[in-house]
Amino acid sequence: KDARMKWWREARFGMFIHWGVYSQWAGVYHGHQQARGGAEWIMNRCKIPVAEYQERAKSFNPVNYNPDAIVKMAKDAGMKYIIITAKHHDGFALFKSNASKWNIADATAYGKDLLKPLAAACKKYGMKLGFYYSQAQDWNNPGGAVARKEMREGWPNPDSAKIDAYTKAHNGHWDPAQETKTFDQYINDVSVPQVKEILSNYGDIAVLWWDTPTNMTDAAAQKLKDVLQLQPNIITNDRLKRPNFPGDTKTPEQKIPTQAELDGTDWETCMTMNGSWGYKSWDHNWKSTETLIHNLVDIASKGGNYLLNIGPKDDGSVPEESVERLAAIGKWMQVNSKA
Ligand code: FUL
Repeated sequence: KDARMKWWREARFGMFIHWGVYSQWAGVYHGHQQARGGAEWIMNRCKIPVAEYQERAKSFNPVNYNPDAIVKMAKDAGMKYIIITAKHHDGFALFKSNASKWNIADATAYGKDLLKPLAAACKKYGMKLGFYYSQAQDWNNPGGAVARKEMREGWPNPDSAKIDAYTKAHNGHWDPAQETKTFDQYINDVSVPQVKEILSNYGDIAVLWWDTPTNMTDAAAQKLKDVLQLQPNIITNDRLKRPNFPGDTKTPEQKIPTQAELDGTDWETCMTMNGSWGYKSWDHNWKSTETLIHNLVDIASKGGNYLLNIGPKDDGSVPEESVERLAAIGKWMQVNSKA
């Protein structure tokens, strides 16, 4: 394990990318600002019907996506690895998938794999590439799990009481289309085959970043864990299934542990630059560059890694506020590096 973890333990700084068709909504539904949570949660928070969500995705066309520039930006900021949401909770695959049509190549105007050119750019710049994959929660592929969020936390829908009653009776689901398969079928037909795809078609994959083990069973987790053999050196986090699948790294979210909280396990703090992982048009609450550098130093001094997020827009461009902050961190790195 020590040999496998070596690069990661020296890395200290990585880039998280939360991107998907939720960037089209950008935290706004029917003119209402999503009341709580990251913009990547809008489908669940606002209980957007499956058909409506998928209809909008047809026009997803990120013509300004420039993976070469993104990787270079990460490199210049001193980042050593990139983790991108290959599939977030809305189930949308940023890669061409044979396991589900709900993917960039088959469900959108763009029609091309988004991970392939990113993997090529990472290779070019010597950047490690990892994939985030929402193994359990999936709001579009039938049978996927849903973490239940009550409607009153979302937009002021006049039907919220009815919708809440429905989700309560249906394991968090709000649309009958979500329940045409069982969770086991979803694991076997989508989750396992898609993890095989992302671990087979993009070269060396450094990290598999699982998330939200809603409804996971040990049997399902074992099936997914077995797929990791496709990448013998891969590093995984602790979110596959608790407590029996601890993985390699702990994942404090939006917070930096105190010295007293550390127990010798490898850890990585993931954090947003404003308040949202996915692009949210109206969140202007950006952390200062000073704060970001302070966090990085604090984390590095305690032996952890800092996974700092960007949330690209629906055209593929990176919000200017993030670009500026990463450039400033890069300057600081240059001034303060030894050689
Ligand atoms: C959470 C997710 O639900 C968020 O959307 C985000 O991906 C964060 C890193 O992990 O649990």
